[in-house]
Amino acid sequence: MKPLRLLLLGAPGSGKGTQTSKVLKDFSHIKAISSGDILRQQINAQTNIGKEISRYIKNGSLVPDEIMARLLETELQRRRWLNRDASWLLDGFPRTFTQASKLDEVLGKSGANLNQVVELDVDQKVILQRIEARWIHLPSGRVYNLDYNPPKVPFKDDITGEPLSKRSDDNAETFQKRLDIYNSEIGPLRDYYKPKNIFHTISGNSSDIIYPQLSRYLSEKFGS
Ligand code: G5P
Ligand code: MG
Repeated sequence: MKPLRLLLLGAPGSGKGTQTSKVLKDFSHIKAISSGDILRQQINAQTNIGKEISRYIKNGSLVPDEIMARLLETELQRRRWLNRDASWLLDGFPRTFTQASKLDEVLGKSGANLNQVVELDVDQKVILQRIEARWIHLPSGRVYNLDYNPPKVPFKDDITGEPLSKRSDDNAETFQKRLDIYNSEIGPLRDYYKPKNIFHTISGNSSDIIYPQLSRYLSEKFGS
């Protein structure tokens, strides 16, 4: 398979995390970073940065670009992903024009810029309900939904048996704010990536409709 450096874009609740876990299962050499998971783990561990960012997440605002760019650069270095042979997927970063150009600067130094951006296009009317029924396993980022993919034992993680938790930003009011921010940031991001000819949109109101399209697309372009 050709090296894949993929950004998954999509509204809150569109299924970025869900698609990511399906990709990781089927394409075993691909690794992933979720920016939201990294931030929540910092908050949970009560690091200095965790203390600084928790209020942004709780009220649905974006964490400032400089903090995000620094965190992600550190994570990419730590994982040794800044090279042309690594295959990976980013869920949730970049999500502003400034973050996108900053990431290109960092990746460009090793000649390993993003080579695919996929936007998940899901009707925003269907996603609030998903968010209200979401439970997560914080240490791993595994995501459940009481209707769509419930845990085998209620409110327990399938793998570790540890308790699941609710995200502090998964309520109707904060969700609307996150959605509004997404809708204002996505235009400049599309404008940034489309001229690079790496931008592709997949539409569908269920993750089970989106995933076969995503999997086929990645296999055709990058090999399975
Ligand atoms: P996050 O954590 O990146 P969002 O808002 O981008 O958060 P979110 O909410 O994590 O995205 P998702 O990953 O797109 O959504 O969706 P998901 O978790 O897979 O699916 C949502 C729910 O629906 C789950 O319960 C799932 O099981 C269920 N589901 C999936 N598919 C279906 C389906 O087909 N049908 C049904 N019924 N259910 C389904 O970012 C959080 C915060 O961190 C900060 C910001 O404050 C942000 O608000 N942050 C950043 N700030 C600045 N810059 C960045 N780059 C940042 N990244 C994060
Ligand atoms: Mg997510």
